[in-house]
Amino acid sequence: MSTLVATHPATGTPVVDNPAAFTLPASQKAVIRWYLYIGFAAMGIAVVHGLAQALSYAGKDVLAWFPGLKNYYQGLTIHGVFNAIVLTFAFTNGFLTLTTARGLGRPAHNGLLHASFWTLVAGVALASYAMFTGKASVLYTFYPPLQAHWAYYLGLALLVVSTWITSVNLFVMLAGWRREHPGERIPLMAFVSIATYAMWDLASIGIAVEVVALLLPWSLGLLAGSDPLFSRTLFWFSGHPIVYFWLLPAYISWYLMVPKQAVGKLFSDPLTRVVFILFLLLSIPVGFHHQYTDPGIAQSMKVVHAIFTFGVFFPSVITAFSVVSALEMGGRNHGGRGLVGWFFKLPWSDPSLAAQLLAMLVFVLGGVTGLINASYTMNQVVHNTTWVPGHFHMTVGTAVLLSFMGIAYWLIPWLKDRALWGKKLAVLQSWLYFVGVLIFARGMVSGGLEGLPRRTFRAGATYTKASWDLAGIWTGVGGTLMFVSAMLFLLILGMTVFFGKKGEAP
Ligand code: HAS
Repeated sequence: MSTLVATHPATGTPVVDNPAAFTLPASQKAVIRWYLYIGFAAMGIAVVHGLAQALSYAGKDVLAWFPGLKNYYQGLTIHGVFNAIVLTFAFTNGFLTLTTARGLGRPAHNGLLHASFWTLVAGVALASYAMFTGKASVLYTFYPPLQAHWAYYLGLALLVVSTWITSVNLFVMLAGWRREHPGERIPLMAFVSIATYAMWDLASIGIAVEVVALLLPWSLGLLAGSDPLFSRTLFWFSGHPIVYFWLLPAYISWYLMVPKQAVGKLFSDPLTRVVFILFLLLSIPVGFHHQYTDPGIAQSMKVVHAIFTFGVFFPSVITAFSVVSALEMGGRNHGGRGLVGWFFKLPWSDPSLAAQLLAMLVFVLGGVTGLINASYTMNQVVHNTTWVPGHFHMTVGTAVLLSFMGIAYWLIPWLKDRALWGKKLAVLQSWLYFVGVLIFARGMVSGGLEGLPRRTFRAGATYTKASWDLAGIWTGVGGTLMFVSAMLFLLILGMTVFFGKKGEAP
C-alpha cells in the first residue's frame, strides 16, 4: 500500500513526492516487464549474429553455424533490426511509460499501454518472418533498389506505430495531470520523457512516409519502382534523430537516477529541460550528414546540416558537464578528496551504477568519433568504412545498451519484486563489456582509417590488405568479449526473474 505524503493545496488531490509512495497497477508493471523481456530477447538473438560478424572481420567464416542462414546480409539485417529497432523501441516504450507515470504520480492509460505493446509484438512477428525466411536481407537501412518482402516494411511500420501509441499515452497522462495541477510546472522526470517522444513524433514522419507511401506499395507491386535518393533522404530525416530517441532514455537515467544512485545531486533542473528542448529543436535538420557523398543534394544543404550537426553536439557536452558535476558530488559524499579522488570513491560495486558509468566513459570516445564523422572533409575519409560501426558501437552499442543493462539491474528486480541475482557477476559483466567494446572499436576505427569497408563479409572476400589483418583480429577478440558479456547479462536477468530472493526489490 502506498503512503501518499502530501495533497495538492488547490485540488486536494494526493501528490506523490517520494519514490516509496509511488505504485503502479500490477497489470501495467507486467506490460512494462514484458517490454523489457522482448527487447532483451531480441538483443540475445542479435548478438549471436554480431559475434559472427566480428569473427568474419578476423577472417573466420562461421556462417555454417546458422542453419538456414542464406548469406551474411541476412544475419547483418537481423543484427541491426533486433538491436537498433526492436530492443530500443521496446525498452523505451516500457521505461518511459514508467518514468512519465512516476513523474506525474499517476498510472498510464491501460488500453493505450496494451495497444502499443501488441502493436509492437505484431511488428516484431512480421519483420522476423521476413528476415528469418531470407526475404528481407536489406539491412536496417533498407535502401532501395534493394527490395524486401512487404511483411518487413509493414512490421517496421507497426514498430513505429507502437511508439506513437506510447506517445499518445504519455500526452493523455499529461493532460490528466494538468487538469489536477493547473498552472504548475511539469515534474522534470515527466517533462524529459514527454520531450523525448515529442522529438521522435516529429522525426519519425520521414520514415513513415518512406515506408507507407513508397516502399510498402512498391513491395506489393502497386508502384513500379522507388526513387533511391528520395527514399534515402526520407530515411535519414528520421535516421539521425532516431539515434537521440535511442540515447535520451539513457540520458533520463543519467540525469535523474544516476545522481541518486551515486548519492550526488542533479546539477540543474532548468538546464536539464533546456538540454531536452535543444534535442527537440536541433536533432531533425541533420540527416544529410549521412549523405555527404550522395550526388543530387545541393552542397549548401549539406553545409546547413553540417552546422546543425555541430549544434546538436552541444546538448551532449552540457550533459557531460552536468553528469560529471553530480557524480563528483556523489564521490565527495563518499569521502573522495582532491581533483580525481572522488572518481574512485563512487559506489562502483553497485552494478547498475557501474554499468552506466562505464557507458558514459565509452560515450566520450563515441562523441569524439561522431564529430569526425560530422566534419564534411574528414567524413570523406571514413564514410562507408568500419570506422562508422566503430563509432556507433561506442554510442548506441555501449552508451545506450550498457546503460539499458544498468537500468535493468534495478528495474527488473523492482518490477518482479525480487532481488538482483549475482551482484558481483553483474559488475564483472559490465567491465567485460567495457573492455570488449574498447578492443572491438579499436579494431573497427583503425581498420576504417586503413579503408576497411563496412558491411562486407571479410572472411569470404577475395581482396584484402595486410593492414586490415590486425584490425580484424582486434574486432574479432573484442566482439567475442562483448558477446560473452551479453550472454552473462541474460543469465543474470534470467536467474533474477526465476530465482531472485522474493520481497527484496530495490
Ligand atoms: Fe552518430 C553515423 C555524427 C552521436 C549512432 N551514428 C552513425 C550511425 C549510427 C550512429 C548508428 O556526422 C551509422 C548509421 C549508418 O548505418 O550508416 N553522431 C554524430 C555526432 C554525434 C553522434 C556529431 N551517433 C550518435 C549517437 C548515436 C549514434 C548518440 C546512437 C545512440 N554519426 C554522425 C555522422 C554519421 C554518424 C556524421 C555518418 C557517418 C557516415 O559517413 O556514414 C554527437 O551527438 C555526439 C555527441 C556526444 C558527446 C559525448 C558527451 C559525453 C557524455 C558522457 C559524460 C560522461 C563523462 C564520464 C564525461 C559530445 C555525455 C564521466 C564518468 C565518470 C565515471 C565520472
